[in-house]
Amino acid sequence: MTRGKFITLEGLEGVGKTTNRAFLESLLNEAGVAFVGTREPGGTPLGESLRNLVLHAEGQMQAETELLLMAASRVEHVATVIEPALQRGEWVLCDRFLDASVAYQGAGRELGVERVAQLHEMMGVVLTPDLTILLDMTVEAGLERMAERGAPDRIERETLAFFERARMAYLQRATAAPERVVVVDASQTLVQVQVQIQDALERILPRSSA
Ligand code: Z5A
Repeated sequence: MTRGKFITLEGLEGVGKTTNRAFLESLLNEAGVAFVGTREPGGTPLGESLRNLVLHAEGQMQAETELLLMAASRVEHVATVIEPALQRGEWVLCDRFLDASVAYQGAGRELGVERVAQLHEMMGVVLTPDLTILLDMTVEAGLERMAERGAPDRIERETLAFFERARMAYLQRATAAPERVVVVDASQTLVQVQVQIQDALERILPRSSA
């Protein structure tokens, strides 16, 4: 059985991850690729409860607690959803993964990108995506797109400086791993963004179904 491929979508809020996850799903369906679509934090019953806790808890939360909740959700997700699907030969399309913890907790919360990576290694989360699509846009433009949405969650209420640090960390991850991370300018029209996403996907689709 050929192992499935693992694709992640990353970027700050409002860059179009949800919109383009649906687009990628339609491309995978057209290509006849069996896949699991999922998200983080979440993706399992326990992970969804942790998501609710980490995004909507009242009052203060230590940055370390936030990181541990994100990581706990990921440990469950990898062990019970992502790895089993990849081993069955299915592909996995995930809205955010470890890069998000590096960007938001490592850089945004200033816990240190190395520390975030080490914590995951210690817990046995060593899975690396085959393809990461990083939708990149200025913080202000992303927030503008989200202006119509309802009440912001705990992380969405953060400062511009927090999101700037997260964006820089994402871009540094992309520079360090150009074979894995494809940076797409998310400020383009949706059609332009999707042409680039399709190109990136075609690089890893099996030839017969491309
Ligand atoms: N988080 C973390 O801190 N650490 C971690 O390890 C993980 C996560 C895994 C939840 O993430 C929070 O968890 C997130 C990071 C943190 N907090 N923040 N901030 P989430 O992924 O569930 O939520 P989000 O980042 O806030 O994403 P979102 O709100 O769902 O936005 P999006 O999915 O990127 O965007 P969208 O809904 O697809 O698009 C937004 C709007 O723009 C919508 O009206 C679209 O129609 C429109 N759009 C999209 N593309 C375009 C283009 N190209 N042109 C014009 N308009 C567009």
